[in-house]
Amino acid sequence: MAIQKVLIANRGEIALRIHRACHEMGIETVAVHSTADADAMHVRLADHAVCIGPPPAGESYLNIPNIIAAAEISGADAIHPGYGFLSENAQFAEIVEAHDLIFIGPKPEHIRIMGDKIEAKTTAAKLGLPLVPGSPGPLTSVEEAKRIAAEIGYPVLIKAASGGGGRGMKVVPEESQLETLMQQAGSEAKAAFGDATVYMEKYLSDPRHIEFQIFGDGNGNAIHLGERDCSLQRRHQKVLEEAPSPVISAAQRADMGGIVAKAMADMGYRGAGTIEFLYEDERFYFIEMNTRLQVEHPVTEAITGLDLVREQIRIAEGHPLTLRQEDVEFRGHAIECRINAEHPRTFAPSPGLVKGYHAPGGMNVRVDSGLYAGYRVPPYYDSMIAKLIVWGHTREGALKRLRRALEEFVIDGVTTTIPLHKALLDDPEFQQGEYTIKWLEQWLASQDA
Ligand code: MV4
Repeated sequence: MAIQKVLIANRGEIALRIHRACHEMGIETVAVHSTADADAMHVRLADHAVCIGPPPAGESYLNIPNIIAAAEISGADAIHPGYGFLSENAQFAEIVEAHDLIFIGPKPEHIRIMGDKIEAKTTAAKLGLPLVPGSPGPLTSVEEAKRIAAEIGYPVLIKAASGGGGRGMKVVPEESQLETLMQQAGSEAKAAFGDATVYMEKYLSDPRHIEFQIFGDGNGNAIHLGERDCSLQRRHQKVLEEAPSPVISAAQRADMGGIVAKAMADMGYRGAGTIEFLYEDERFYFIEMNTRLQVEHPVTEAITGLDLVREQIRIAEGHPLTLRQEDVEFRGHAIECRINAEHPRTFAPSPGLVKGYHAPGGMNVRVDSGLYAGYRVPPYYDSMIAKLIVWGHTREGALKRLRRALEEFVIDGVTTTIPLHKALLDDPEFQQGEYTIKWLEQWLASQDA
């Protein structure tokens, strides 16, 4: 069914990103916004706008009745959830469909499976994805945990079944500490997610975080769009992402990509998804799947030439995939910097008035942002205010272009992480692509010294 009007259940740069794809497809847009976002660019550009509540996200961007009401009042026929907020809420997807609206996203059952990290792993194993050695399901007793840990070898990692973002994780160096740390992990998980269920994995000491972008049509066809390297992160917040990964060969990409695409085809997966792996000693280990469009999707767009939001919309309309795997070509190298309204050293949020703004441009430079001079960054939401994405024929070329673009970028009035990205670009190890998930925090500590 052809979609005519999309309600964008999100804010900021991603709301704008979705609006742009819609307009290029001749689809009208409906922005929803909190009272704090009345002057936001996504609201200004959309064809229609509906206020859905006060500033706290729980009362606006997470307010399901208000969002459904906004869709009905405005005559939208589909909802795009973006990332964060309601994007991985299976119940929301069901409610959308129960109101005869198209959910531009995966089948609710698949969102639900992947939201439970244990079910996700069990499902991934059945589909033939390689896993980190660990408990086959939830840990039910300390004795069982000790037995499994002895089999796989210390150190082990206790993780929360409902977790994500690293919360409730405990590294256990040896058996004497297992009972205490297992209990701590359980109570932290209970406090954070309302679910004390934990499981165990072999602790990988120094992996990279490499994720594959996939698309499924919901009818047994799926393709992969290569990998992104997202190892550069601080406190589980990604800082810079690149595609392709500096350490993955074309053969490894084709092999692992083929495995993930087949898995998604067999599952009957619909829409965009990301399969996350840890990568150590040339081996991939599945950890989680994200059933949404990701912040860093533009680096994949840059190296494939595809518009991922357009693909999402076409799949939601019931079309088959635009491309066959053999038609997907990877070209050049792309890097994304997340620019946050934060102090570049302390990372303390720095909301407030943007007094001056000039975005970089020129060849193969993309800025996704809702900023403008005179805009006030509200204190209520995520601090990411812009994404800078550059493309080059080679990684070296992309790095040079990134430096040039960062030099041009002016955001006055709020402190941003632009200086952090400039300093990172000067580091020889980063320039060589030699980094793992631990690297950035160690580098930041060395900068402070
Ligand atoms: C791990 C790991 C080491 N070994 N699992 C962190 C969040 C969650 N998505 C998975 N995480 C990790 N799982 C095993 N078996 C290390 C991490 C991890 C991490 C993973 C990806 C990106 C950044 C990270 C930072 C710290 C820890």
